[in-house]
Amino acid sequence: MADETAAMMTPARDILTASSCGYGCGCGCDDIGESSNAANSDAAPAVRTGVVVCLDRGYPLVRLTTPDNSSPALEVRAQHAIDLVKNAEVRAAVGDIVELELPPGQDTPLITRIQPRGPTLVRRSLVESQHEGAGKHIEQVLAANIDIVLVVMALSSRPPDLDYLERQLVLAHDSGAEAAVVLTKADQCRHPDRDLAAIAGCAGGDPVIACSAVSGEGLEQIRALTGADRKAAATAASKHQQTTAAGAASYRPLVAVLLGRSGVGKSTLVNELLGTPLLEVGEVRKKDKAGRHTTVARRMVFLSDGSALIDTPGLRSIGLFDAQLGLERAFPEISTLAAECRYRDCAHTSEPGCAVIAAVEAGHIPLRRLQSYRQIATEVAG
Ligand SMILES: Nc1nc2c(ncn2[C@@H]2O[C@H](COP(=O)(O)OP(=O)(O)OP(=O)(O)O)[C@@H](O)[C@H]2O)c(=O)[nH]1
Ligand SMILES: [Mg+2]
Ligand SMILES: [Zn+2]
Repeated sequence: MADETAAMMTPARDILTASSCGYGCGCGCDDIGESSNAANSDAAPAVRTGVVVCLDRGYPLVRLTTPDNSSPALEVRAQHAIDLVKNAEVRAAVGDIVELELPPGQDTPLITRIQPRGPTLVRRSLVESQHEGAGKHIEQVLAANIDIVLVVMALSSRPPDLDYLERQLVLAHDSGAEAAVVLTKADQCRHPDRDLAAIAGCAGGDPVIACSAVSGEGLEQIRALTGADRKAAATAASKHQQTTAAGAASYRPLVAVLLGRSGVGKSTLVNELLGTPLLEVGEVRKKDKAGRHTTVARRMVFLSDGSALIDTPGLRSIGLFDAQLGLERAFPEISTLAAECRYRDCAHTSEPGCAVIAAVEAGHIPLRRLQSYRQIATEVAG
């Protein structure tokens, strides 16, 4: 945090016109040095590359790229260039890799380009009837260039909300990134074996990790899932090579985004993984156990191992319009069997020769799982 504060106090012009970032990071610093020198002789303004690390009520906060997120972190507030946004609903999201320029005579850098995105977590919602554009689906990018979505749910004395978990997993998988289920507050769970078994049955093979900020249980497993070591392994296997922005892949750390209802303990978990209480955490109402929407900004923080976590505000609702990829990936046992149904467009309701219904009747797939799939499939189709 200390280096972030120092960075914020450094005038934007000093940061952006530094002749080189000094990290040998491959972010284009050498070119920047040249264009910076050129800028001094009234040529084109300097261009810097960075990652959007915070979206709050102010201008996007951009962290200039370094090879391994080593200190000092150089961060600046930057506004969108008019040319970038005038004809499209384009806005930088947390995790976006952007290019910045500082036009002569200005203090606030401009975001002049957003690099093509890799896996992106997008929330689609329907505009309610009383507003302008009623019935239209609007997209909100929650996080860009992510490697894994951690779907965070709190364990408690009550049975877990499996339908909601599946909805979150569809949204998570629709990003194109990997997904894992993180179950917080294990210390408050009365029936851990029963709850974990039920949740594993809805996770479609994704990792399921129970953890507790109180006992420390599960934190090592989450570190292993989100750590820099894993990035090295994933890069070697080229898992996301086709979906990851080519320019981004060379210096981007492994990025995990936390998704989940308010009060489940997302910010607490980030603090635990950071080892310092950087983010504000909130109370949970006794009456309905709901959170109070403590986190209002989307924010990316960096761990000492080079990986990054994006904390998000608690989701109020999940729109799944058009999330076909997410549906297929979150229900892999059903999507795989669907290939064996007699009709290619089988909805697995009452069609003859339906392999999915046959699997349910044979006890291989729980009926609840199929019902949930059908419900979401209807929504996905709009
Ligand atoms: N008992 C217990 N409480 C926890 C655990 N993790 C978080 N909490 C508590 O849960 C409450 C909510 O935590 P937050 O981290 O603010 O939750 P959040 O998901 O970030 O909530 P929003 O920012 O509103 O989306 C806080 O009072 C935490 O202390 C845990 O593992 N065990
Ligand atoms: Mg929070
Ligand atoms: Zn079928």
